[in-house]
Parts: sequence; structure tokens; C-alpha cells
Amino acid sequence: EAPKEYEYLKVSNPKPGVGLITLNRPKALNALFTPLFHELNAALKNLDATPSVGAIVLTGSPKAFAAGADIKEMKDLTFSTAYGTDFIELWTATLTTIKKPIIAAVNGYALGGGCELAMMADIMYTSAGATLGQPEIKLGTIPGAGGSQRLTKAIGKSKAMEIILTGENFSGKHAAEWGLAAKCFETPEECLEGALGTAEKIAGYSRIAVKAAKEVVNKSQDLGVREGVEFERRVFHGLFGSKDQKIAGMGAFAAKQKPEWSHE
Ligand code: CO8
Repeated sequence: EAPKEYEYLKVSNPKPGVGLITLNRPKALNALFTPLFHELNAALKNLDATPSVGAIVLTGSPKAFAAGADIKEMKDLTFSTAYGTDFIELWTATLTTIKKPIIAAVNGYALGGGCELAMMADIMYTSAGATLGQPEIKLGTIPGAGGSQRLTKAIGKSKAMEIILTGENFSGKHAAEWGLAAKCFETPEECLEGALGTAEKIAGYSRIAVKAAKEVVNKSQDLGVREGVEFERRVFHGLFGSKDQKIAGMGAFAAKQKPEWSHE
């Protein structure tokens, strides 16, 4: 399919099997608003449905991943409109249901909704000088796109509480030290390259196995350990029915050959 033209993002295919989405609203430091999410959701769905794509990287500019929800758009919103239109739901509903792995390469500001967007990805990479935070308290509000839940699950209650109640930012280096990010790189360029490299590696495996692996890891966020392990076991058993497990994976290993994934 011919690449779509978007106003607030760029979509490209910089490495085999990798779809790259770059948020591109530089005048507002990639502040998030509904038109941008319409595009982001469309781009994500499109990449999720493209067989040649095995993993997705989401990034912003070296200056800003995203400086939060658009405060100018939100400032006149009333309770009844926010509640009546399920404000924010559209923003998160698609991203969290994409089946292919999403890696966020976070450089510059990732504040408020920007930090929440990064936390919705499956893997977060940062550069050391990135500035993350949940500054909503300074605006008289609270995180609205899962920040209170995802940050707490990732780094523990005390630290998350401190960040959310003080509104103090933290660096990309700290994000990795605390386990919120999987890796921290020195520069924004290295961060993006690192994310693309990991995405390429993932895209080189069986799509079926990758999809299953993402699904079972995500279940750990919602289920208790016993139910989670039972769920994992069912999916693990199910993979005995895939050609990739039987022929390309285990068959090739036993025959001392390289795997040739058919994604079946
Ligand atoms: N909303 C709207 N516009 C913004 C935002 C934003 N969040 N952030 C920056 N901009 C705009 C600025 O208004 C400015 O526009 P203009 O040139 O027209 O005045 C332009 O981007 C450049 O910004 P600055 O001149 O301020 O750039 P600096 O380098 O001086 O400062 C900062 C960068 C520190 C990032 C500063 O812009 C800032 O503090 N921004 C606000 C950060 C913030 O509070 N974010 C949290 C917002 S609340 C939120 O996200 C609630 C979450 C809801 C759920 C979201 C779901 C995904």
C-alpha cells in the first residue's frame, strides 16, 4: 500500500520489517490532541495489518517525544463534554490493542500525556537527557491516560506517588535505572537507532510467536500469578500447532539449520 500522508506524523519503513511512526507537531512540542490521535490510530492500525511489518517504533523529535496533552485544547473543556465524549478514551483505546510490539524511543520532553503515551508502549528506550514526568498536579489535575496505574506498576508505589504528587520531572537515565525504560542511550540518535535495531531483531522472528509472547507478558499486568501462568501454558501449548514452532523453529534446530519463518 502507498504510504499515507499525515499532517501530524510521519510513517516510514527504515529497516526490514520495521514501521516507524514519528510524531510531527514541532510548533507545539508534539502536544497531543484529537486530530493527532486520529492519525496515530490510523497509522498504528495500518502497520498492525501490514504483513511485512513485524514491529513498530514510536518516536518524536530530539526536543520532544510529546510535551503532554494540549493544554490549550483542554482548558475550556467542561465536565459534561469530557465525560459525555469519553475524552482521552479515543487516545488510548487503539494503542493498547495493537498486537505487534511497539517500542517507544523517548527523547526530549515526555510530560503528562506524553509520558503516558510512552508507558503504553511495550518497550521504552530513553536517551539520558530526556525529561519525563507527570506534571498534571501543577495544572490542578491528575494523569488521565493511565499514568497513575502504569507508573506505579513499573516503579512501585512510593516513587510513583512522589512523582505524581510533586510534579517533579525525572531524566531518561533515571527512567532506565528504575526499570521504567528498558535501556538508556547517551544521545537521541543512539536511542532511535537502538529502538530500530531491537524492532528489526523482533521482526526477524516468527510473527506468531512474537504475537503470543506480547500477549502473555501483557496478561501479567492484569492477572494474578496463578491465572497468568495458566494462561501462558495454554498459549504455549497452542504454539505446538504452529508451523513456525514445529518446522522452522524446533525442526530446524534439530537439523542444525537456520530457521526460515513462514509466520504460520
Ligand atoms: N499543550 C499545548 N501547547 C504546548 C504544550 C502542551 N502540553 N507544551 C508545549 N506547548 C507549546 C507552547 O505553548 C509553545 O507554543 P507557542 O510558541 O505558541 O507559545 C510551544 O509548544 C513551545 O513550548 P515552550 O515555548 O514552552 O518551550 P520551552 O522549551 O520553553 O518549554 C516545556 C518546554 C517545559 C515542555 C514547556 O512547554 C511546558 O511546560 N509544557 C507543558 C508541559 C505539561 O504540563 N504537560 C502536561 C500537560 S497535562 C496532560 O498531559 C494531561 C494528560 C491527559 C492524558 C493524555 C493522554 C495521552
